[in-house]
Amino acid sequence: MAGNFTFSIIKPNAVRTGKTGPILAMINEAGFEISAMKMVRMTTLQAESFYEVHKRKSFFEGLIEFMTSGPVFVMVLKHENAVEDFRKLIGATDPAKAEPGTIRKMFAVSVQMNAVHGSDSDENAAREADFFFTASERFL
Ligand code: IDP
Ligand code: MG
Repeated sequence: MAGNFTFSIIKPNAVRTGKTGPILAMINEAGFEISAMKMVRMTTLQAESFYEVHKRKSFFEGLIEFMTSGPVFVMVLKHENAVEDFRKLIGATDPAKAEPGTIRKMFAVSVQMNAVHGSDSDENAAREADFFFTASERFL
């Protein structure tokens, strides 16, 4: 059965350029409810641990540098079939391949600086939400 929450990050490039509000508006309009949210600046160790599955990829070092380059908004979002529906809303990793009207199509500036993160499975949504939030920081 599909889970009812996913985990998202508004990435440094989007926060830095004032896109947090417009991105949250799109998330809201798509019917996702915010269960938890905070602004954090990830340490290198945190980012390396969060993206551990990618540690052997050529883009890993650049990704860690980017994700620690400024504050981000981390959040838990509630919605039916949340993981899959949120991946549809954000679009493909590479904004050049993202569908029109998706968050990445509108706000990504490159494959790396692609504005938002969305969990790719229920298992990872749970792991990622637990990475940033305690039970008492989560609502709904
Ligand atoms: P996803 O965010 O769509 O799930 P992943 O393959 O899990 O994509 O990659 C994690 C993040 O790493 C991407 O969102 C992007 O910021 C960065 N990334 C992925 N592939 C590349 C690449 O080929 N070059 C540079 N950065 C990349
Ligand atoms: Mg991923």
